[in-house]
Amino acid sequence: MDTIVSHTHIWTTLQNHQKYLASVHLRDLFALDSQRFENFSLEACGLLLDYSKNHLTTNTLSLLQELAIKTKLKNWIHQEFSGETINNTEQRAALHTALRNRSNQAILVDGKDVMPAINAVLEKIRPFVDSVHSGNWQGYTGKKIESIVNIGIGGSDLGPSMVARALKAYHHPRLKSYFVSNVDAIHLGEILQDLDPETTLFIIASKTFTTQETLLNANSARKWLVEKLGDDKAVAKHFVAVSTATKKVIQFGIDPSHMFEFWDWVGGRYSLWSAIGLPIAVMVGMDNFEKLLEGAHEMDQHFKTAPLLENMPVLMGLIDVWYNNFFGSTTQVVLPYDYSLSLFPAHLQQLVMESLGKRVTREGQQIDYSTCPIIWGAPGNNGQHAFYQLLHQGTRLIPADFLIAIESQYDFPGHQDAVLSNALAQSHALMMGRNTEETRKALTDAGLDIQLLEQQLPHRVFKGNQPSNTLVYQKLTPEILGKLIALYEHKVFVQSVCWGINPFDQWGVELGKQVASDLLPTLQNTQTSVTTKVHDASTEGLLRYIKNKRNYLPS
Ligand code: G6Q
Repeated sequence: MDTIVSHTHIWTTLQNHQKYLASVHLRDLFALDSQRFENFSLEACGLLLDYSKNHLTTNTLSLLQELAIKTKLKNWIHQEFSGETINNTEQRAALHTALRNRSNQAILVDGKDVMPAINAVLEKIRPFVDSVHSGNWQGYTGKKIESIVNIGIGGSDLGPSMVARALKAYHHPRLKSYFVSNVDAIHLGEILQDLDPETTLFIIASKTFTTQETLLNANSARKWLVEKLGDDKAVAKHFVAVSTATKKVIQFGIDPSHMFEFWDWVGGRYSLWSAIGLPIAVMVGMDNFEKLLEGAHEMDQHFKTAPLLENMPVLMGLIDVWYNNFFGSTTQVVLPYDYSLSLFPAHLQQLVMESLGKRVTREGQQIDYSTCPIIWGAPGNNGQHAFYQLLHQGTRLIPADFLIAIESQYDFPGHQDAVLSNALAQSHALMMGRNTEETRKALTDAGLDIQLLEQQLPHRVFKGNQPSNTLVYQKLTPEILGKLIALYEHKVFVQSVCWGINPFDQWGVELGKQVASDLLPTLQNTQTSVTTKVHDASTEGLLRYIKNKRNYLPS
């Protein structure tokens, strides 16, 4: 059994190093090194990472590199890319990188090259997308498709909806996309009321094709369509599926020729590169979908080959570990100054927290250090007028990632200057702060009455010292987006290796699916006995209350 990382010498060395660095303000690190930006920034794959506004020195980086070496990061990267069974609890490879392997070099899983099957699915998607675009794919009444509705949840929703949102500027002009995930009828109902059944195509996206929310939504959508068009046969022209479970798709009534396959070695939150990306491909066209894959592939190559301290995902992952385990930070905020990335924080919440929310090592040993940070965030300017107060004057250390597009996808005079200046001003202010002396001067210069000044002074001081990374790219194209998503996927992998955990399983999600299906019969039971299964007193009480209010029981 491997040694727990917190019991290693390098861990203790990092703890001691933190004690020294904790007393140094970030502004002093800048004062000491006029070349700090040059020394702590990296350009790769068309992205610039400025990590100079972090609590680190070259010594910190050497120590973090030692941690990466100690935990055999390079070896794990090699295993990931070569299709080894690194998802040990589910006995699977984790090969989302094969889905975007544009080099087409063979990748073996259990001795079999997976590339021909991946290429075959891409070759099936392209003519389907083209036929929707050209209008050759027609609805049951002979009309062209105008609305694409993806029905899926979790990994079968968050990635595709985030990308479709981000690439809105690339959407086919005739098509509109909708994503239904929540089982609350409000979600489906509100969307259906805006749709014309004759021109709507549903994509049912579910790896397992057993997920309660997705199947309920899919069944209700089918019922709606058949009622509106008056014929069961209409389903064939308005429903396609994306899944690993062919038999279940057929049972649902979808022709296998209208099913797009993927495989169990694609994790849900890593699946947008597979056929789960079908709504993306339909909305932006196959050429743009392939550009997204190419961007990710370029980042994969960088991650595989760049030396540890010139490797963007490695640096970002190690810096996260540094804050999480040595500075005791518990959250991390993602701030895209690019409105097209408004759903990026939500995608990252799943990617990071489902992957890293673990408390035992790969071998099942209890760990005694914290793992996953809580991820949150919102587009930059909106956040400034809401939660940035906490970042500027709260008591917590909250590392931030600023994501900045130099050019917007739209060009209204003055807008992009406002975006860029706000982004740069915020990361600067968070780092520098404004001490008592500077605040007193600023308030005096503003002509504040001396009494009021003294009263307000402590409230108007900013401690600064809040760390951040800044990622800059020219413009959010499909390639750049592919690179960004892959960057974060690999960063998560780096953290998982440092912490010795499996980032590819999600037993907590499985528990949710299980307990909901256990409880459903009790809720649906209309007999006077409240439960069919004994729950805790709180759950029993809530069930009784809800059932009473639904008039199942005499009140
Ligand atoms: C992702 C998780 C989870 C999953 C959903 C939907 O990594 O496994 O979010 O994607 O539960 O599952 P199905 O695609 O099987 O419906």
